[in-house]
Amino acid sequence: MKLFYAETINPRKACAVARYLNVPIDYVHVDLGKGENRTPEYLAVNPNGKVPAFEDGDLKLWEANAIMCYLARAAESDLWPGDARQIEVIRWLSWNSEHFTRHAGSLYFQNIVKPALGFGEPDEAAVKEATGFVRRFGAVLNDHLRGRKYLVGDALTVADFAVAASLPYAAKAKIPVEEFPEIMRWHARLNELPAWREPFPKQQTQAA
Ligand SMILES: N[C@@H](CCC(=O)N[C@@H](CS)C(=O)NCC(=O)O)C(=O)O
Repeated sequence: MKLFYAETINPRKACAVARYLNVPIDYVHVDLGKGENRTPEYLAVNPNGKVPAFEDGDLKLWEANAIMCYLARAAESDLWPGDARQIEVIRWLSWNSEHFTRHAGSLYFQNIVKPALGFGEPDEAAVKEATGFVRRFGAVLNDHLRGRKYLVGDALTVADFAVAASLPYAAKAKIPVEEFPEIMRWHARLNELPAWREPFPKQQTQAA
């Protein structure tokens, strides 16, 4: 199995699950700054030119959520539960892509990616809009987490890894999550996991 990644928000989810499950995997680092995600070889793995991407034999898979679910299913882990909880996990994965991390991800782009890649100053209107949406959907997440250990049932699932994806970057990306005590408490619990705190591999190969 091969996992193509960069040390950024979306690959972080797949790397965290791979580390959590202790999956024997060949990590291939893709240097986005050098355009290694746009080479013909890489586009043959992920035609979107994005990381993460994954290979298992003839299977080529992209989208971090799908890769997390694949790894969990292959390991027969309850991170991707086989029962009715699956519906709840899909609910949170969908909600997160459409609402919470969609807007937290905008702040990640405006406040972290743009300065890092020299794309200019953050767009104030985009920051204001995304901050408003994070507050609105963050309130939904905060309410749901009250009295709960994890998002779905009593156990960790891929939904926790997906919905928390932006939180390690919150301070630098100016994502206003410190306003939400339940989100902070839940994320502190995730931070107890070495796989969440330090998801990226020390050993890797370079993309061609
Ligand atoms: N929906 C995709 C998003 C992947 C994505 O946007 N990855 C970013 C890094 S976090 C990327 O590859 N950016 C490079 C580019 O767009 O050129 C997923 O969840 O896997």
